[in-house]
Amino acid sequence: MKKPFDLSLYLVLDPDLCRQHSMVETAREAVAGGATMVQVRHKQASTAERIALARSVKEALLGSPALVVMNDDIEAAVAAEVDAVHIGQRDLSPALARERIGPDMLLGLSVNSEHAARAVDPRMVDYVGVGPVFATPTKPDHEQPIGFDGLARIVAACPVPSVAIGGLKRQHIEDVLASGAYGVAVVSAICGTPDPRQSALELWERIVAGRPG
Ligand code: TZP
Ligand code: MG
Repeated sequence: MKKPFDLSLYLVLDPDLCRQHSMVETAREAVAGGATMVQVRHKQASTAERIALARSVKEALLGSPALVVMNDDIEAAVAAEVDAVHIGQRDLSPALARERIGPDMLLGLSVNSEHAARAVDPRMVDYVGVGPVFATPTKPDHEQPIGFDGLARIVAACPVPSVAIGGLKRQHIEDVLASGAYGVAVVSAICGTPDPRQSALELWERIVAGRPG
């Protein structure tokens, strides 16, 4: 069975920004502050290293409801038995990813246009990451920023829940939620801050306060 998921505050770990606190420590602290999902994203690592890292993150989050996501690496996701895998438009197709992960692992897909949003097959894909909302130095090779207007249009065209990403800080949360995205995905707003727990808590409080109803 797939686990229920909550996209409210989605932390993407970055090995270059997590210096003062390790990635595992950042994950633990952020989840203590309210992060609901944690993605292991380590572009330079080998599959074996990603597996080891994902296992350590899983262990650190044991007993919490937060889910662990593996970026890109299907083999690592399956071996580490994480809750979800996240792929981009240039990675393997969602249908092939679904075939390889089986029915029980969640599948996330990055989406940057209305065209790509409309192509999302909800039988394969469980959630989408939409962005970048703003240009961000965290991902120098990012796609064209979409802004809040683009975010709203893309979210409306997606048949599955979405989480916004790219340059997002505390002060953007109201606009992100007003666009229809369910949650906020961040790297630098948590990784590399002096107190990742406090950073997550401040984001989480604003997400809860900003949610309609
Ligand atoms: N995908 C699109 S933008 C981005 C990723 C992984 C990086 C977002 O980082 P930050 O520091 O939250 O702007
Ligand atoms: Mg990718």
